[in-house]
Amino acid sequence: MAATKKVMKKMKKTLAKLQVYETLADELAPVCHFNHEEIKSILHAYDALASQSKMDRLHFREVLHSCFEMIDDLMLDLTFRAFDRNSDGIVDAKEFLCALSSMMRGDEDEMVEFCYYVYDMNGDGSLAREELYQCLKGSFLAGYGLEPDEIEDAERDIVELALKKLDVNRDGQITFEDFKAAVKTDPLLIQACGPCLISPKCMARFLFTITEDYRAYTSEMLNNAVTGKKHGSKRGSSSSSSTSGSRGASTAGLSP
Ligand SMILES: [Ca+2]
Ligand SMILES: [Ca+2]
Repeated sequence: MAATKKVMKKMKKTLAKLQVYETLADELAPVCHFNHEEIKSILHAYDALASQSKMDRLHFREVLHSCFEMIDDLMLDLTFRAFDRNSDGIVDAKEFLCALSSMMRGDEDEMVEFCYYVYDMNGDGSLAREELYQCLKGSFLAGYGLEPDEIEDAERDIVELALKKLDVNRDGQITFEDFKAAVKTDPLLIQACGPCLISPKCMARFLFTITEDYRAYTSEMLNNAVTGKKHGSKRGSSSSSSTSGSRGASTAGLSP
């Protein structure tokens, strides 16, 4: 009996969670590039990733590193800033989902905007030479056996080269319009100031994994429902909340 109670308690908790995902998916599907099921999978993945600790800067870095193989220290910090749009030091579920939507599914304009936001370190809407230098510093040449001053010279050269390519109107500042125009001419320039997008391989792996995890989660809920019924009282109480029950069942319908 105690086991049944435990199963029912777990089921209730799962159903409540599924309902939250469902509501958020309704809200976010029209404003992001993921479909309903993908949103629920991502929200579930977020919960799993943030279950041990809140997604602060350090935890976020670990997540991006392990899920998307992003390793550039500065880019990880700058990307955190681009995710944490309300600047409260935590990437919440909505921020996580919306930023992933731009990074993974955004059209060219959206991706350009995302990268520009990452590179614009002081957030003044312009990329200055110094910001380019900070972004590009250390991203090349490590381990090439060059002396420190040679590395610095090479980095300055790279910055000048990037400025030449990106500063379309030659005023020493890269505006968003400059950046956009440069990327239109050469799409590879989108990550000219550092790797801040997710590779297609990591994208595919992430989406596959979270979809499988979400399916397993909803199947477990169904199994618990069956177990709960089996062990349930003779009154046949399908107990817990009937409304959330029907919601859960429809959600679980995504299982193959
Ligand atoms: Ca935030
Ligand atoms: Ca700036």
